[in-house]
Amino acid sequence: IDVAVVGLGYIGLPTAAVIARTGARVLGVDVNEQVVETVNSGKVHIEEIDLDALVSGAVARGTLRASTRIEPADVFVIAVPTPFGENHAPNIGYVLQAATNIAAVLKTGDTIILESTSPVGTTEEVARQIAQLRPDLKIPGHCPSTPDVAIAYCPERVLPGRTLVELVDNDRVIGGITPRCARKALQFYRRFVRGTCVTTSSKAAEMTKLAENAFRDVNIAFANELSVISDRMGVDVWEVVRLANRHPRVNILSPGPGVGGHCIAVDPWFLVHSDPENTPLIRTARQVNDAKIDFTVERAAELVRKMGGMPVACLGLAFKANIDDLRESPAVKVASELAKRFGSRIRIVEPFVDTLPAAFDGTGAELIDVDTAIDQCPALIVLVDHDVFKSIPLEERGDKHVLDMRGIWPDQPALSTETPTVRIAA
Ligand code: SAJ
Repeated sequence: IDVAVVGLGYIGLPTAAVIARTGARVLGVDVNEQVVETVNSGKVHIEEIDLDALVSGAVARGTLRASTRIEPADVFVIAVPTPFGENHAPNIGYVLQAATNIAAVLKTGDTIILESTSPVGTTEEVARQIAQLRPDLKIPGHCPSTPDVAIAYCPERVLPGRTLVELVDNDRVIGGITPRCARKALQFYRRFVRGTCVTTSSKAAEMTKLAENAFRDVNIAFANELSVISDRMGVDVWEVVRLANRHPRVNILSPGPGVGGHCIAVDPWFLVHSDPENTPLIRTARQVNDAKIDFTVERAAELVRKMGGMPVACLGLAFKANIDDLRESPAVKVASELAKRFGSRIRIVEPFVDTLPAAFDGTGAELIDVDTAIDQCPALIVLVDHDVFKSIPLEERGDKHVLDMRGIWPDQPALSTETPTVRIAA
């Protein structure tokens, strides 16, 4: 095979399929047998626009196959999770395990590329580990002469929901252990990336990835902090953001019920953990965004209490609009906390899932569809800005009590002061 992609998750599987589309023979490797079977039957285990057709086509043509075991390849792409553990310490165990497996089949001329978001220095650690496991090979950074293999870091940057487009169109930052490693990895990305590929050191590339996600987190934290003070001042934060953004150099992001997903809510901690003393801004941003979840719970609980025994619908569970991904979702945290407090009075609408996640077990909360919510619930709490919610016309919600944490209904009228605050600015 030409390319082995280790880890068939949200990044690995689309990457494997896109490379297979170029005609390269690709092996996808995953520890999960069920994932391997699913891919080998031409199906996908994750929801991503156009991915199913791409995978089934590649499997049918024989350019993509999956296995639980690594095989020799010319290029190895590592796309495994890097979660954090206690005290937000990053866990690069899966990366090092992948490196160990690759080391067993590595040969002269091969390229190893790490794509997983990783603490600065991880790619060098991969090289160190491979140098130990394969003293017969000259490993970059561990030999005085020209190395036998190339090792590089190239972070993924795709936005879920746009993965296949962004995999090809986005610019890529390719960091080599040495400049030669970066050039070797560059040749690989040029095969399927239309965006500009720039080369640098592996450490600068690792830092770049963390900087990108911390940048977004800090900026969302600013919007969330604004929303809390606007709420206390009785100002509509959505209007303020709209107006402020008319300034040519201001671009405030959108407040929400908190920040979710497996990237923005996680990666900034990698930076904080690496230098706690010098990262007060990044840490505070994380705390502000996490605190927004609690703020939302309290605002929502206020509304539920004011509604007496009437049912209240939470709109959305996904961590952001128009996807089915519930990982680290603030909406799940808010809705499940409400369900724990108020039981069967809480109804959940999430068109992207068929069943409620475990967080709702034993709460009595029920999953219902949008129409049922409109028919049966006099109060709505908007947690996710799915298009299906945005398009609910004013006639169907004008008389409802609404807590709109995403600012999707600017035309929602305020009800009388006897009733819960409406369009609480979030
Ligand atoms: N959010 C807000 N307000 C905003 C924007 C986002 O509250 O104005 C919330 C979302 O609702 C969501 C969270 O932030 O809960 C994260 O969503 P997102 O769309 O900002 O980002 P992700 O996690 O889907 O993808 C990010 C992207 N990084 C950047 O935009 C810098 C993506 O390009 C990365 O590839 C991805 O992280 C990753 O895998 O690291």
